Amino acid sequence: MEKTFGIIKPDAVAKGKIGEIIRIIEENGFKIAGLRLEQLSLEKAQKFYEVHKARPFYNDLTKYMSSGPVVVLALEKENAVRAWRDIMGATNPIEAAEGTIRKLFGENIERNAVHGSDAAETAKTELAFFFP
Ligand code: IDP
Ligand code: MG
Repeated sequence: MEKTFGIIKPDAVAKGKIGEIIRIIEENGFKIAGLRLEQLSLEKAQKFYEVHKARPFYNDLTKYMSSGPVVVLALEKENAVRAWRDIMGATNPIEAAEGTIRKLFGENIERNAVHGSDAAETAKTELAFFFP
């Protein structure tokens, strides 16, 4: 079994979509190994997205991620990293496949409802960061 890390982002939490997103996760065969509602400080959001520090959207992204509560998730399944990215959909909701979480609930390329680790190594780091 592989583990991956996910976040239900502030836009989806604010719209009352926690339940629907968790339902999709469970229906897709993931075991929820960790789950917590958390208000990120700007500093914690900046640290989490440090890899994107040089990107033009870094300031907006970290402000947005600390603008309201998020749900942090540890998800377990065979090939969990790939499987979670698949049901999340593409970064930009406009480009995301029908039925994916970002297509269903994302507002735009920034406010795109969910985060997911992009590789096994990243998942380890991100899980350790939120579930020490
Ligand atoms: P990912 O979340 O699909 O892995 P990344 O490229 O790692 O996408 O970007 C991290 C997050 O930064 C995205 O989920 C989104 O919230 C935001 N983001 C990515 N690209 C843009 C952009 O071009 N404009 C604004 N926000 C962006
Ligand atoms: Mg990414």
